[in-house]
Amino acid sequence: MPTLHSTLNFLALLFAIFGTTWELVVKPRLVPLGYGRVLAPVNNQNCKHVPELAACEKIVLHQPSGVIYLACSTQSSRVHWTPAVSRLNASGASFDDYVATYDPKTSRITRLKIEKFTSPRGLSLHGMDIIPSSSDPSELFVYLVNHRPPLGDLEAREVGADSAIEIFKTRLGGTTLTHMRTVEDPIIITPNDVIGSCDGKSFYFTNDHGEKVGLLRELDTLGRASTSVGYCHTEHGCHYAIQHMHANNGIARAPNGLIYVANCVRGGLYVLEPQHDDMLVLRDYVSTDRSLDNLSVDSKGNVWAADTLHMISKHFSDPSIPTPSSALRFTVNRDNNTTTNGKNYLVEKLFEDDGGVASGITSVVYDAERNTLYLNGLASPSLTICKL
Ligand SMILES: *[C@@H]1O[C@H](CO)[C@@H](O)[C@H](O)[C@H]1NC(C)=O
Ligand SMILES: *[C@@H]1O[C@H](CO)[C@@H](O)[C@H](O)[C@H]1NC(C)=O
Ligand SMILES: *[C@@H]1O[C@H](CO)[C@@H](O)[C@H](O)[C@H]1NC(C)=O
Ligand SMILES: CC(=O)N[C@H]1CO[C@H](CO)[C@@H](O)[C@@H]1O
Repeated sequence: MPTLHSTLNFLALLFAIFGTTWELVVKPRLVPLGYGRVLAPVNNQNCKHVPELAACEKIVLHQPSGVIYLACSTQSSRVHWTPAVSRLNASGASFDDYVATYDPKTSRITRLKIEKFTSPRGLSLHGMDIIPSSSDPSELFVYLVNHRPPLGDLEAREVGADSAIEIFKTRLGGTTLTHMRTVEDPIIITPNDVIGSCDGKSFYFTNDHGEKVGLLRELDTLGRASTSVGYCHTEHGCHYAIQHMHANNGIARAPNGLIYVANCVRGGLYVLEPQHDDMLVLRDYVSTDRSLDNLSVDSKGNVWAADTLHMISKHFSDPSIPTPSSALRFTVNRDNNTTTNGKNYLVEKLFEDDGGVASGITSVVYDAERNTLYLNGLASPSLTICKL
C-alpha cells in the first residue's frame, strides 16, 4: 500500500508538470483512501487487547479449534523494512519475525519454534496461509511471504527485497514450525499475500507491484494496472495466473473455490475463478467506498476486508499515533448467480473505530461460530478481539 505522503509528493510533482486540477482528478482518487470520510464507530465496545501480539500482519483462523495463527514482527522493524511501501532500510529490519498461535479459550500465546530453517537471511514476514493437510487434518501447511534482504553487496534501496515464499509445516496444538522448502522465482517480484494448497506443494500469491523499486511504482496509485497473481507448484515451477490488475493486495479463497483479491487503492474486490490449468479468470468486481487491505473468508463463505486510514496519518512512520480502522463484510447473495457485475454481494461495515480501540488495522478475521472478530495490523500496537 502506498503511503499517502509519498503519493502526495508525487502528485504535487505531476501538477507542477501538467497543471491538472485537484478537484477533478486527484480528489476522487483520494476518497477511497479515506480523504474527507466521516467516522461512524460500530461494534467497538466489547473488545479486549493482547499487547504481546503486536505488528502481526496476517491472521489465519483454524476454524474447528478456534485457534488463530499470526505472522508477527515488531513495530520498529516495519518502519524500516516493509518492501510493499518502499521501506527498504535492511539494517533496521528484524529478520527474526515469527508465527504465533493464540487460543481464545485459554488466552495462551505460543511463539512457534523454527526448525530446519538454516537461511542466514532469516524471516521477515508479511502474508501467510495455513491449510490442513488433506491426508491428516492435524498436520498444517504454513505458507509465508518472506522479504529477504538482497544477497551479497547489493543495496536493498536500489534492487528491492529478494522475496520468496517459504513452506513450513506444523501440528495443530504443536510448538514448532518445520521448514519444508523455499520457493523463489523471477515472477515472485513483490509478493504480498498467499493462499496455499492442502498438499504443501502449490500456492497462489499476489504481487502488490509490477516492480520492486522505482518511480514507476507510484503510478499504480493513479490507476496503472501492473499487479498480478502468480501460481507456483514446487515440482512444475511458477507462472502468472492473471496479470494487469490494479493495486492487488490481500488474497483469500472461499469454500466454493472462488478466489478474492483486494484492491488497495481504488477500493473493491476482484472475484476470480481458477481454471484447470491454474490460470485465473475475472468473474466479478465488487466496488467499495474505501480501499481494502487484507482479506479473509469466514466459515459461512462471507468475505471480510480490513481498511485503515494509515495512509493519511502519520501512523506508519510513528505507529504510536492512533489510526482509524474499519472492517467490511461482503455477503454472497445466494439467490443470485455470479455473473451480474458486483450486485451479488451485499457490502456492510461491521466494525469501525477512531483508533482508540483498534489502531492501524490491516487484517481482520471473523470466527462465525464463536461470533468473534480478530483485528491486527502491520504496525498495530496489539491484537484486538471483539465480540460482535
Ligand atoms: C536504518 O535503520 C538503522 C537501524 O535501525 C537506523 O539506525 C538508521 O537510521 C536507519 N536509516 C534510515 C535512513 O532510516
Ligand atoms: C444469471 O442471471 C441472468 C439474469 O437473470 C440470467 O440471464 C442467466 O441465465 C443466469 N445465469 C445462470 C448461470 O443462472
Ligand atoms: C439479485 O440481484 C439484483 C441486482 O442484480 C437485486 O436487485 C436483487 O434484489 C437480488 N436478489 C436478491 C434475492 O437479493
Ligand atoms: C498480507 C497482506 O495482505 N498484507 C497487506 C495488508 O495490508 C497492508 C497495509 O496496507 C499492506 O501493506 C500489506 O501488504
